[in-house]
Amino acid sequence: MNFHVLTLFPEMIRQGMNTSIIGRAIAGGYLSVQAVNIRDYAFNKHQKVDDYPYGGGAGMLMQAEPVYLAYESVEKKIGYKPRVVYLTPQGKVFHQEMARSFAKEQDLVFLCGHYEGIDERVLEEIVTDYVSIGDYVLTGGELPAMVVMDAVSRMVPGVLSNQESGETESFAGGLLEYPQYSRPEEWHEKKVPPVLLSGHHANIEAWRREQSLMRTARRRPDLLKTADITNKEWNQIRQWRKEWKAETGKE
Ligand code: 6GU
Repeated sequence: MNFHVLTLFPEMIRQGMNTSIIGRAIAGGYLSVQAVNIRDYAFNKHQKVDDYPYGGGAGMLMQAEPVYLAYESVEKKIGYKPRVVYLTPQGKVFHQEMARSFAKEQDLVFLCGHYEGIDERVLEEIVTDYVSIGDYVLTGGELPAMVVMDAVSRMVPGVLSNQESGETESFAGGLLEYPQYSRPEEWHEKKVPPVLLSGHHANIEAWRREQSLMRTARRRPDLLKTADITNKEWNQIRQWRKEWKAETGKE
């Protein structure tokens, strides 16, 4: 997977993508990250990339031409028209299925906006996907681009070790992860759940499944609708809900 990031802050991207699992995947040749400085494509006296919006209003807009030329430099290099993701709070909210879909591409271009946005005309010409990372406003598209690149990277074959990939499977059923414990067996007078020390694998799997269901029902009930849940499990969830209602306000 080759990521190309069109940005006014290339150092932010380079710094953010050189550590941990992503850094290792780049070193191993599974990923590449090219930050393209849009300012390098501002072919005017002062390398200006922004201007006032027609019709008035607050702030400045990124101009169409430097963005377009930066994009063209990528298209020329790779030799085809790639998917171009524009990070904007007006986009579709990012989720795991989008990460899976993006991971199938050979190249992905991310366009990071700043100021009050980008001239609409260049967006119409180059953008294929409008993506938001949630309903709040950030100062620019760099952090969202890195969030999306991180999630996409871990779907690219070879990026995660076999051990790390295991964690993906736990979210595969659409449920939250079960709680986990490591040494010591007792900490601050809290014991590790005895079933986990029993060595009885079927019981451990059953306990973990129950914890995932319970946790999802408590913390993210919206996820239950699309998760893989049996009729028997739905009955269990209804039972818990009755009990939780009777308890009133306690975890
Ligand atoms: Cl993709 N960009 C900006 N600027 N703010 C955001 C966002 C993106 N997603 C949520 N807030």
